[in-house]
Amino acid sequence: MEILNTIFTFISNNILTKAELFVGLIVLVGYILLGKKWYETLAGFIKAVVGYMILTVGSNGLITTFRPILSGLNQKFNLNAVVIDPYFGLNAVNAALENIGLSAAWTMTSLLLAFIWNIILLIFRKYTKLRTLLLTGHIMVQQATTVTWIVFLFIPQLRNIWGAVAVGILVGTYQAVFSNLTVEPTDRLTDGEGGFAIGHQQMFAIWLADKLAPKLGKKEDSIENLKLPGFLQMFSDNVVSTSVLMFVFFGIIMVVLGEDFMRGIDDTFTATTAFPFYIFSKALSFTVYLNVLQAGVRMFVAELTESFKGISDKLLPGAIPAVDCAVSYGFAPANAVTVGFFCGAIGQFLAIAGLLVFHSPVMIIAGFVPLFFDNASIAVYANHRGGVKAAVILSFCSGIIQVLGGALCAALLQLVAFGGWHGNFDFSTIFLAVSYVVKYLKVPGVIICVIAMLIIPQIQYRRSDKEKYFTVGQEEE
Ligand code: ASC
Repeated sequence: MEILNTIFTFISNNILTKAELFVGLIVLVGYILLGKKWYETLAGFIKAVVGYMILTVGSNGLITTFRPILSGLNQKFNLNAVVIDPYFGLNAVNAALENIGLSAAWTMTSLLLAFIWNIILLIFRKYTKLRTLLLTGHIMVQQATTVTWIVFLFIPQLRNIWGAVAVGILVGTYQAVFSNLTVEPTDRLTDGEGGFAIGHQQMFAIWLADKLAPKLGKKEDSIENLKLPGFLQMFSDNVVSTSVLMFVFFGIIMVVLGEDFMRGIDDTFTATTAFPFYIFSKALSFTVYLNVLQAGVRMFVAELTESFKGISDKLLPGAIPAVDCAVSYGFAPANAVTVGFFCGAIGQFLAIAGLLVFHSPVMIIAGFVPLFFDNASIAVYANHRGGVKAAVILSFCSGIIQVLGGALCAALLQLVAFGGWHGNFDFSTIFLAVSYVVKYLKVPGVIICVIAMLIIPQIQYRRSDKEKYFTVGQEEE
């Protein structure tokens, strides 16, 4: 068992969780299976890895720059609040596991088991009706960690390898089932060109947005077609709108935090730089990272969708890769991303104000990752189906749900003392329900959750055009 664990941990640490290598390797295998020449295969591998690394530069830039600013509010005002962000959630769970004398190493085993379980579900796709393989390693880590805590906290008898197996199956089922729900929405978003699905932390939200948006607005009123009057016209350019909006948004927060505080948390704030200029360049770096992110997406998606045909022809028939939500931003007007972030933020701030007013025992601080990546994704999909109105309404509602659901989860899962909760949409909704079920029903609860999730693709298949179900999202030959 010890050796097996070491091998698991090695693969998890070096391949599965190194997203660029993981995706590169999939591309490499895909091209080899397609019988491409060696130099074409190598070129594809390099472009996929580099493209993914560019995407990571963009998303890490956003996260490392803006996360401390939001969570700074917690420090500055001594709020003792829970930050709803997966990185804070990860730290909180690791500390909580340690607190009950357990090692965080179990999560790596669960993560690999989840991936293997995803493949098994695909092999039996004739029965499971599942089509997607989740490839986002860093997301697998965060999800496996949170679910390890849910199971270990509520079922003490499972604080061992059997618990890791239960977590692997629970997480793997969630990943396979909910990424499968994003296939049709993504096919619509990319006009059948994408060849991918989403494997992230707001897959349920994307499915919901795709369903609800047409009821809320008209597709033709897309953010792209907005005709703004007078000087407002300058906002139709995404570089301008994102920069101005972020300057105001983060500008206000940075002024509230104050110059001394910002100097304390940011080494790049040099002694010779004046505060207003610091704010200006900090806020505009948001636009820079967003553009970098989209450039990376375009580069690697092209390789991944082309090469994945090798895998879906020869190894896992009909499989579709489920990738980072940021990939969808390459298929939307960039302003949709900004609208989602902004409206989600208003929703979150309002809900936080509500917690304050009603003296909630749990206080919440907005976390950058769910605020940006969940709500931007929701807006992108909503905008495509219901235009700007749907994008605004749904990302706003999501902001509220993220805060209220997050507060409930942090309390239920006893993470308030550790200051963090996962925070992404699916975790503050679906896993809130899962947590309740596991808390009260224990092992049968885990089994019920897995079965309930596995029923979803059956319903999806029955309701779909059965001829097309297994070919949607695959590029035409
Ligand atoms: C997450 C997370 C990230 C980002 C990234 C977005 O949930 O943990 O690092 O979103 O995947 O591209």
